[in-house]
This record gives sequence, C-alpha cells and structure tokens, in this order.
Amino acid sequence: MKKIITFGTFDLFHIGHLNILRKAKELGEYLIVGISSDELNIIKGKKSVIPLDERMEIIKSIKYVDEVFVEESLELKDYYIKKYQADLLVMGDDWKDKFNWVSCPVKYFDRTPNISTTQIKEYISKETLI
Ligand code: C2G
Repeated sequence: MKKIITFGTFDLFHIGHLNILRKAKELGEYLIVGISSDELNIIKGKKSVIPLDERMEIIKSIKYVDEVFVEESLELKDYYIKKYQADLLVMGDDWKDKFNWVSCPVKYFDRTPNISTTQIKEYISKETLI
C-alpha cells in the first residue's frame, strides 16, 4: 500500500486545500495529513482563525484523507515520514525544494491560483469595513 504524507495549516478551508489533498491521494492508496499546531503557526508567522481541533475534524472528514496527526515542528518532517512509513511527501510549490532533505521522494504541486487563507482574511476584513 503506497502511503502519501502532506502537511498544512488548512485554516479557513478552501478549494486550494481540497485540490492538493485530492491530487496527493491520486498518487497512492493511503493519505496521512500533518496539521500544524497553533504554536507552530505562530512560529510560521500565522495566526489561525479555526482552532486546531476543529481543523483536525474538518481534514479528517475529507474523503481523500485516511489519517491526521498534529504537526509540532517543521524540523520533524523525517521523524513523521518514518513514523507513518510514508513513501512520498507532497507539498504545494510555495515550499518548492524546501524539503528535498527528507528520506523519501517529494512531489511539489503547483498551487491553485487566486485563492489563499490570507486572501480570504483580507476580503472579510475589507467587507466588514464597508
Ligand atoms: N495550497 C495550494 N493552493 C493554494 C493554497 C494552498 O496548493 N491556493 C497548498 C499549500 O501549498 C500547502 C497546503 O495547501 O501544501 C496547505 O496550505 P497551508 O494551510 O497554507 O499550509 P502551510 O501553512 O504552508 O503549512 O510543514 C509544512 C507546513 O505545515 C505547511
């Protein structure tokens, strides 16, 4: 069984998130998703709107996803890859070549254009000002 692993914050879930989960699952039989803890997001310079436990619940309910866990650190990628016996790491190309050091092959997919959590936040904040 080919196991795929991917990581993300998945805050304010949108079509870009769904596309990469679907594309990741197409490369194997079992998809594992590491979801960034709120503490890790602060380190990444992000503050998520949706709390971790709800982001976990949402991702776990996506039909392409077989298993979720909490990602505590960007540096622990190889530990998670070995722990979950992943055969392939999938990431969006905003992380291009950032994880080539891991012990399994890595596939970087083009991001879905014209959508991001930051964009949604900006849109909402602008809309509420009118
Ligand atoms: N993504 C995408 N297209 C978009 C937006 C996001 O393909 N329009 C992809 C990102 O490239 C990433 C995944 O969706 O692979 C999750 O995106 P984020 O929630 O922004 O994840 P990020 O905070 O970048 O966390 O260990 C790596 C980090 O946890 C990744």
